[in-house]
Amino acid sequence: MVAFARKHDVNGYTWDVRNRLSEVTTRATAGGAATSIVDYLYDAENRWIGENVDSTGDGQIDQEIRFAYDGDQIVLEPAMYSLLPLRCRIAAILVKQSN
Ligand SMILES: [Ca+2]
Repeated sequence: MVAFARKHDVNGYTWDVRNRLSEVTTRATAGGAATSIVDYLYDAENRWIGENVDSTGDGQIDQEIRFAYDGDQIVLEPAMYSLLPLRCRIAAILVKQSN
């Protein structure tokens, strides 16, 4: 996520009790108002199943991204719901699968 942020953005990361990345909050400056908030969703089998994206940081979700699996492999991400460029999504998936 940091690699795709603007140069001076400040990202805050939150992990849940199972040590999974649960939220990334981006701010223009340290301590400033959130400019975007992404919540990461997982299923009972610990698979990353989607994201809720507040792309404006106003507390209202602007986009819901969900993934479909075949076994442990993500096979479908409806492009119409996606905010990030494809290469960003693939990179995020690869990072998640390497953990
Ligand atoms: Ca919003």
